[in-house]
Amino acid sequence: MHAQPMNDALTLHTLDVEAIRNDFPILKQESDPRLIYLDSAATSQTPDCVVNAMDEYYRTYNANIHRGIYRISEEATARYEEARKKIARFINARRSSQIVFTRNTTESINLVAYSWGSANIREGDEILVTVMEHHSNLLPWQLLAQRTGAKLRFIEITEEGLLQLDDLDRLLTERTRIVAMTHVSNVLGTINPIQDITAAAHAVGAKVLIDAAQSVPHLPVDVQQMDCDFLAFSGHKMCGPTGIGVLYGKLDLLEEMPPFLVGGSTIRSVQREHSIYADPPAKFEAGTPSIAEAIGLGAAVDYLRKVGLEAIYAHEHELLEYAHQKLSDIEGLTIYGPKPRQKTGAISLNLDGIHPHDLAGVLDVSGVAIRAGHHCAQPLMQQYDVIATARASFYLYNTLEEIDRLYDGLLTAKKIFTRRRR
Ligand code: 7TS
Repeated sequence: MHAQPMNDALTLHTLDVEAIRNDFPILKQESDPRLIYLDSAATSQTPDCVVNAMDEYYRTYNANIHRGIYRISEEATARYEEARKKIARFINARRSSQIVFTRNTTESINLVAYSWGSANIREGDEILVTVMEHHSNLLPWQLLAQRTGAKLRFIEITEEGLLQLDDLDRLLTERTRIVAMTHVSNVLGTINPIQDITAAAHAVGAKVLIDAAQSVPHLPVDVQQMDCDFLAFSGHKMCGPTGIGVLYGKLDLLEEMPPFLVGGSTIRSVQREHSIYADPPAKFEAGTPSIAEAIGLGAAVDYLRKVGLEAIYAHEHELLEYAHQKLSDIEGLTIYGPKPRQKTGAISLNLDGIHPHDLAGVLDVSGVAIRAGHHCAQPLMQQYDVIATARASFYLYNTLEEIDRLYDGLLTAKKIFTRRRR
């Protein structure tokens, strides 16, 4: 166990970060300079227990699922379905049949926009999103709107990077069919007040899809408490493997929805001209799924539960407080987004006169891995009138000392580029 109770009533746990780092082979690798990984919002590192769970599948019971009547196929099926149950418990879904395995958040959202969207959206209907969406939670709705003649509407943000909720009453009308929004911004780290927005959306009869790619890995998420209709997230941002994602949905909605991708595994019976589809989740899991990856994600969920999501959230909060304080004394540095208490995970910044790609390049020389670019959130970049930002993002294995290295790297970049301009 890595979490230790503390006396402070607000901080429930603290993490034994050294013990955690020991669980991640990539962080133990000898290299010069040492890797300072500050890009977990793009993808997280993978602990031994996840690698081992996948290794064990390939070495000892590699078989297809839901079809073999021999021992290793039955074992693979049992472990795959056990992973589904673990994930259901992790987000407090009522039943494991509400958990559909997909490839990633992007596929989960496309599934809903295509399947639920095609059955429920008509010309004149409205789809409400926010300007801080990742492209994965914008483009599927753009296509749906173009296909059906529906209209996209946007919740704007304040200068500070919070949603402008004063507009909500005006934006949510009887024409609104769905609100599709991110729980946590991948650029600003803003945590949005999902429960309030969900209640307001339901009051006008709209459904709610939550893009939880940046929240499920970092803070406790309870789908029953949120009362969202759909929730999408990716395994690879929560210590799991790539190639596995999740769509949670309310059961009545999943039951009513037409299939998205079809083929093997999705059916009850097939005639020449038509077919009867299986119940969810099988209806939405066409073809051989990512078996090892689902089992790996199950192991990741065990790992995160053992460490504790409250403890992870509190640890990241401490890192963010420290980073905000330390970096803000660098002259010419702009930090985008709200204060640490309203966000998690990420800090987006620009340093006057230096392109974010150059910043990331200089940091890389000292082993510090950050992301620079538009972060697949171009409408948000347009809002801040920038084409890109540099983003450092944190997770359970990061330390205060790594933030010092980020700080040193930013100062080095400043020196290099100031000298060049003279
Ligand atoms: N939604 C949000 C909020 C995200 O941050 C991302 C990925 C996605 C959806 C898409 O996830 P995928 O697993 O389907 O690719 N975000 C990032 C990022 O910020 N940097 O690289 C990927």
